[in-house]
Amino acid sequence: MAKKPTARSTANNKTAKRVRPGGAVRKGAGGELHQRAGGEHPALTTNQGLAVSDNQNSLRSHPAGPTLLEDFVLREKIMHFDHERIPERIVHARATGAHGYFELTSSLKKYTTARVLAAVGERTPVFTRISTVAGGAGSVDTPRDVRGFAVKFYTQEGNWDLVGNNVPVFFIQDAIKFPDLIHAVKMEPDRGFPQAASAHDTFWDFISLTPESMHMVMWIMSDRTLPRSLRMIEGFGVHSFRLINAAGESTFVKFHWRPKLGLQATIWDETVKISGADPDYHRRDMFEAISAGNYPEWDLAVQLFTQKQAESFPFDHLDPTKLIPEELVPLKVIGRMVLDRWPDNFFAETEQVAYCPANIVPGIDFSNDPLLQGRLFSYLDTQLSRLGSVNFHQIPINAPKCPFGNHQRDGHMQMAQPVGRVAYEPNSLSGDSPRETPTAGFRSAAVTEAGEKGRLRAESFADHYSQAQQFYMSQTAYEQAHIASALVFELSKVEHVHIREAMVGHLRNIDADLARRVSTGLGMDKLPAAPPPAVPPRRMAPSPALQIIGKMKNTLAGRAVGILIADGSDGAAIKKIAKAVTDEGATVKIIAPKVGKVKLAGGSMLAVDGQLAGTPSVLFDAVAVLLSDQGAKSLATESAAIDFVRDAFGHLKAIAVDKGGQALLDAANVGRDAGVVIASDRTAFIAAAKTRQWDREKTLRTLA
Ligand code: HDE
Repeated sequence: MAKKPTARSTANNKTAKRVRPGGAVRKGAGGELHQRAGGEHPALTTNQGLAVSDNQNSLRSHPAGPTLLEDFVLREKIMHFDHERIPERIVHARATGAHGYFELTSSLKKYTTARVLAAVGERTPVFTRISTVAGGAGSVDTPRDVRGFAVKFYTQEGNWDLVGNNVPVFFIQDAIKFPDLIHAVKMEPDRGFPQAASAHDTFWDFISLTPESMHMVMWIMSDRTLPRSLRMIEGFGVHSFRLINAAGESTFVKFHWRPKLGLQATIWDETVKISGADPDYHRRDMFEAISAGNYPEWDLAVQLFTQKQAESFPFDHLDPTKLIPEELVPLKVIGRMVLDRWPDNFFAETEQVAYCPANIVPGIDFSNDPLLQGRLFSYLDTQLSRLGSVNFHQIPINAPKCPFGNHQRDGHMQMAQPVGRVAYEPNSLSGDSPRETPTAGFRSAAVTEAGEKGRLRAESFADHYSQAQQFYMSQTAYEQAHIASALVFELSKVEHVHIREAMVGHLRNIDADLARRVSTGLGMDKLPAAPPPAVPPRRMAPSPALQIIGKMKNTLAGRAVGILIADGSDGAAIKKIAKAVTDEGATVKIIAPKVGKVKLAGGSMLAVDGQLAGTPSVLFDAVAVLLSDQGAKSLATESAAIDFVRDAFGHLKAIAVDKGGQALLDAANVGRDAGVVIASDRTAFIAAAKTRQWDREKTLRTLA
């Protein structure tokens, strides 16, 4: 029952009885809401704290008259609304963020004084933001794109930001090329498209003229850029950093995030369809997982190496287009990150969070990677135009959770209110103002730098093809076919023939067969000339750790299975298969032609999670189709049902069927193979659902 209205809601009700322009006396929506919610509500006020009596009508000179300029309530509200948007990030605008914690499981005390990497068992709060790179804030979640993987550790020694990607290398070797790279990949400036897509002339023009990008090209053309879920991506700090111990000794380190659920990707046709079916696919997936208590989790691992070891590598670790193969320097797991809390407010947290690779803590330092060096400037600078004030560090999501203070003062949106007359250092007038901490404070590694100043690129950065070749050679045949097909797709969208030819020329320096497959796919009569490499590529041993298929975990945990049913389906069979799936840690959704309830064979009713046309099979890792004869007959003429099974098959997924389900498969002309199983054989279905039917693909589509 509604409680006694508050003073404010009484006021609302009173004003609600005014005559509207149409002449009708109507109860105000605000007043009604108060009644319906039935609780005590705080007063709706202006930003000056003035209680608002009417939030439905502006101040008019008379019912048919103009609105008065005097209406400060209206003006304040509209003024604020007009300025709700802040500039979106120039890159990484579209993202999903979540809170969580990092827990250290193995101490790096020998290598670093950083408490976050030394104190085993200590939990450090984190905020993690996973993004696409090229698209605007409103673009879809699933373009072919690198994913940003940024983690802010709120350590007791200050904020440490590990701002990485889901690919361990980058396109360029020097920060000065970054604006060119981004201008090339973003929508073309004269036409304003394509949005969030690399498949266009300017991108491939720049790439074809930038041989150092070839290794990254292999990664982005692989299915790594088509993640199944943000919970199933790897993360990399990309650059080498330094760890510094109590004795001042430094060790190089590369950071890696490894998903607990294993690495998993979708395939291109599936991704394209997901973009239409659910543009928020990844954000929703993360939201639902965290809401259900299935907290995404990653291991943090490090590769540690000395300067001496680095000198023995057949590449320069300071070159961000190179990775250090795990076979050369093994990964050591040192902790885990769990994301267990969705933000309260998207704008306040995910949008306003400001990462910066320069945010480090004592015991960690930078390397001389020229890309990292440029990044150290860029992020602080961009926050000023995005967040509008030098005081952006005071926004709760950005503020350190340890005490912090200095003599910086004033500026736009200053939220702090310092006391006293001293705002400088050294001073003799204040006994408790902030001072330097010579022992525990941050110190840079004591590195000797010598040489000639100039705009230089190290000779050791000249090999652009060896690791590209290693990546390609390390893939399974299925993955190689996907890389070749992705290149054909992307380059087919390039209008200028000379750009296509230049790209195929580079591919010849990577792998002759890859170049041949792509040139055939592009309908070229002959192979274009390969550009002479700056240094001859050297053959590296294959690294299976670079695969996706090899790293996919044999599990259903964290995945989703859709069960397509209709009136007359067998309730017991549905129940059994749903149980088998949930027992494996996956979620189940019941799909039917109509949302609401389905009348099962025995007459009982079953609630439906998704309406067929709006819940295609691309949203699931495996499907079951359980239909009565009548159900199968009616769905045989329903294109959404035909697409449901055709796509499940086409996307190499396991399909469990009963007699009616098989009838629908027959109507849709779907073939039979080891991945199409009888629903009653749940063990076979679960085993097939844990993987994809890779062999099926060659029977379905022409891959390059
Ligand atoms: Fe960034 N990058 N970047 N980047 N980057 C930004 O900072 C930049 C690079 C990465 O979730 C911007 O706050 C330069 C590599 C992530 O908020 C900007 C260069 C890697 C995010 C910027 C690079 C990254 C950004 C845009 C070449 C992987 C999203 C908005 C020298 C190691 C962070 C912002 C978030 C964001 C500059 C290259 C990762 C403009 C100049 C390499 C994950 O400052």
